[in-house]
Amino acid sequence: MRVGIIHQFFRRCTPALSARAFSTKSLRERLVEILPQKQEAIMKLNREHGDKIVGTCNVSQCIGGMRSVKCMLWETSLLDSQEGIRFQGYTIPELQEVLPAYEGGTIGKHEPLPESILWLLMTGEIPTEAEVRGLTAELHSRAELPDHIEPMIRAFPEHMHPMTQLSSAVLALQTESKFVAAYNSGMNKTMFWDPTLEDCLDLIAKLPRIAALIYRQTFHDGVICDYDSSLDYSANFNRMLGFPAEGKGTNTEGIGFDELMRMYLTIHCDHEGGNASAHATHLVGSTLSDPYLSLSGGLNALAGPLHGLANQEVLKWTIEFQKKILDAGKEINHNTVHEAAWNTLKAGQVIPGFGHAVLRKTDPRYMVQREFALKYMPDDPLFGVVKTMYEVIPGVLTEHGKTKNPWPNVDAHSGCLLQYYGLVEEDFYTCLFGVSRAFGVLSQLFWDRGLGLPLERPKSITSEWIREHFADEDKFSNFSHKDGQFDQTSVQVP
Ligand code: FAM
Repeated sequence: MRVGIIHQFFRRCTPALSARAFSTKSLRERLVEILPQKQEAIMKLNREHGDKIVGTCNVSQCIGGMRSVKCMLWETSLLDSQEGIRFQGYTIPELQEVLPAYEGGTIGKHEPLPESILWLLMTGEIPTEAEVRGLTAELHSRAELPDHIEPMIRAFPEHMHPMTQLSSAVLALQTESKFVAAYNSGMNKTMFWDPTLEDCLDLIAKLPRIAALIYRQTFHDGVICDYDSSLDYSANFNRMLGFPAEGKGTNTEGIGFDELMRMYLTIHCDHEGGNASAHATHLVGSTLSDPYLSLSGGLNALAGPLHGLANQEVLKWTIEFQKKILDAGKEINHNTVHEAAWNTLKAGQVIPGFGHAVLRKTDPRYMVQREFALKYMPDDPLFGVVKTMYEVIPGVLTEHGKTKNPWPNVDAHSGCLLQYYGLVEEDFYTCLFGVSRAFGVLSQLFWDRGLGLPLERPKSITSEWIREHFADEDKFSNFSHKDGQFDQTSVQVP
């Protein structure tokens, strides 16, 4: 099995190392080449396997949030309960080896650029350095905001949550949709992918400035520094947020917040299609709503505490219990964290950052953040608390006995890293998640249009339908086939 995966890994890297090694194509040029092959491959798949069963759904799954029901196509990534996420077939450690990374600074190996993973998500291929440079430049060229966005963000009430602001701003950007213009002009549906791609790239390009405006306006003086297109996507984003290149936490080798932002934006981008933000984007998009309307829907899902907002909740929870423990004259250790975790559970609340609907082990996105912390900030006191939580909470949740996965997810670690580099306003954290998540859900939205995927319309049922539907089955399950007699005494009354 492992040999197969290694073989697949090198086979998939090979084009980047040989035939395509010197490619300078734009993303659109490459997608135009890939599109017909992929369309044909999906049609073939449907012809050959269309009638095969991939999943079933029982009554418990129907009542219980459709957990594990296999029923949607999502090409950009796949989640395995044990191994974690693979982006277009690659694990996170593999991507750290093969994706073009930021090459400035004084040490050789850096985190992959999020622009690299965008290329990978869209094409399934490892981009060349030149392709990534081209994509960075292309995103910069699309970043300007229409005139109405900035005044609108500045007019939002201060207490409006940053995620509400982000989702509203994305909605307001819909005035720019090239898909809408093309649709209204009567475009043939086989070409819908083209203006969709335009909208997706425009949106990804504009998100950092929108998020930075929200951050500066909500938490600081509202001043945002000039856009710097000589920088990569993440470094420019950090500058607009107000964090200088050599800001707080930067080490002697020049590694600082820019490096974290590259890693952060890369690992949060996609987590297959069933999670709420991905599914919501896909669902809204399936009605031929444009990418702006679709992403806004996805961001609204991300803003829930059981999903993306958990990164904010983890930080709040950690700081609160830390304060309580220290105020009581105690120290943070296994015993006091154990007690804090139990207090939360006894209060009927979830421990944020732990558990997952699919994963059944520690989230690899957690592990990569932990490795980052061990490398660059091993002595940070908050990291010390996060480490203790990692050592204690899975045991508490196991003892509690409800949670199917007691291990930490992506959100259990990100806040502590952001605090270290000075981004301390946790209410903003989910916006960073949102900027990154746009890469994945919009890449898939492009393919939704490229493959002509239809309106999503599963069938719902009522509880009465379930009762009636299975009433006969229950009745007949009590029918004795042996003697052909119906045993009236054993009829189950629901
Ligand atoms: N603390 C306390 N109880 C938990 C728990 C946690 N961290 N995780 C799960 N449970 C409970 C859950 O509420 C449910 O209880 P009830 O039977 O009383 O309803 C029970 O354990 C079984 O749940 P499950 O099957 O293990 O998990 P689900 O698939 O229903 O839910 C999560 C998955 C992620 C919503 C859940 O683990 C949770 O609420 N975690 C805390 C919030 C969080 O960290 N969310 C972020 C997830 C992240 F990956 C993301 O989307 N960004």
